[in-house]
Amino acid sequence: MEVILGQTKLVLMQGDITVQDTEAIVNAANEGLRGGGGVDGAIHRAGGPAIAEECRRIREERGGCPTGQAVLTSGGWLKARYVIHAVGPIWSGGNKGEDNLLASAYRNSLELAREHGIKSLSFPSLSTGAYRFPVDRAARIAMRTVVEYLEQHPDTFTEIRFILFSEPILKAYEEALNELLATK
Ligand code: AR6
Repeated sequence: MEVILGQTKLVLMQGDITVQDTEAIVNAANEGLRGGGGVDGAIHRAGGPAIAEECRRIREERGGCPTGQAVLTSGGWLKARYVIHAVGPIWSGGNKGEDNLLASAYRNSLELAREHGIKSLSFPSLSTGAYRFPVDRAARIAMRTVVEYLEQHPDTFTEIRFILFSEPILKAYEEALNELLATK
């Protein structure tokens, strides 16, 4: 699915985030920036040791990356020039500020990209794997946050892609975007 919002093409597709040719890709990281499974493991495997080395430096300088925030490293061997490491919340029932923290993780990733002059960016479905955030709810938050950001910054990005790992996750994001656009 593709829609044009301002100057930006917003694309939802099934795929593997590590092979995307956008200028930056977003990693579903943890606060310690220590790597892990899921998207994080795949990005570090494909991008090589340079990314972990930069993550180690950020950890030493700033103690890592708090939940809801994002930091930037180079992309190592990836096609993408940069990796934005975003830390989504761990789901713990929904009353611990998870919705706002997830929205912040998306917003801060977009903000960091904009500050670095990045024009195209691929996101995974943050927090919906190991961190167990319910997919339908996460999809609505992701779509609302990104569409609001693009309304506020209509000339900033050429393309924002969501790379969803499976058909059911893609469907959840498509439904969330369609619902949101129907209210506009
Ligand atoms: N491309 C796109 N999506 C993927 C890929 C891929 N190559 N691999 C998995 N997914 P997760 P989280 C999907 O667990 O929930 C790590 O250990 C996956 O199906 O990667 O934010 C970190 O180090 C799911 O829909 O991220 C953290 O400790 C989505 O990506 C923790 O997990 C996110 O799943 C972060 O957990």
